[in-house]
Amino acid sequence: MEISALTRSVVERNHAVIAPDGYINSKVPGWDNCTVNVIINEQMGANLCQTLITAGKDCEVTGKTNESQIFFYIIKGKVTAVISGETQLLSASHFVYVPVGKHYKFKKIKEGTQIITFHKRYEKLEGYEVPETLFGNAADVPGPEYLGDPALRLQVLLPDHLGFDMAVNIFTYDSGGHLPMVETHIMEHGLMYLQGQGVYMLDHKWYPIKKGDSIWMAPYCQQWFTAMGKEPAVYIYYKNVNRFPT
Ligand code: UGY
Ligand code: MN
Repeated sequence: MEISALTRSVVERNHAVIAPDGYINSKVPGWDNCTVNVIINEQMGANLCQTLITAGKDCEVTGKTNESQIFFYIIKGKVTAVISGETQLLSASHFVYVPVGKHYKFKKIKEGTQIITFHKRYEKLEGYEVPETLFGNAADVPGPEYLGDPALRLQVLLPDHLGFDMAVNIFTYDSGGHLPMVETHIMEHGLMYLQGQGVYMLDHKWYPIKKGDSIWMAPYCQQWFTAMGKEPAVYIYYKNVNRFPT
């Protein structure tokens, strides 16, 4: 029998592991007939927000980006996205980046569709245009090997352009593949596992991780990961980029 007093989730000062077993649903005005789990947020000390939307029957997700831009990624299912008048049909592995000041509507959402969102307050850079809405499909994005290791592949979903102050990447590790070093960096991460499992080291603590789990890493949270199991481990992650500390 499972013991309900146990979980793999932890919330520390500069990192968190959030497994789905502890989810409590939130209501977001305009996001109707769905469950919303706010997984990472300023309330835990983060500078980003990461949510998971799971559609019920007749789900519609409507809103306007104000000071925060939002990146939507379809984990599974089907949805029609209308972003400031432009309409596209999205299914698993499709995404849309919605810059600040845009109306968005996701409609005709198939029940059970799951969408992950990353939100970041946009910091404009003098001399650079605010990015445009961007639709894409991760399946079409090349995944070159990472730092010369064929066991690791990195797909960069947003353009490498100084107008953007956030990146969203998909990192794939073959079983046994691991980060080539312990990363120690100023950038922050929010991530969710789309597939597989492995062991993450966060500030010298070791966590077993699997599909569905999310991680928050504050700036300078030391990080290392190795994949294990029968299939590659895959996570989608957010990173703040291209702005210097003041
Ligand atoms: O982009 C990154 O910093 C990435 N290599 N970090 C990570 O996967 N934890
Ligand atoms: Mn990193």
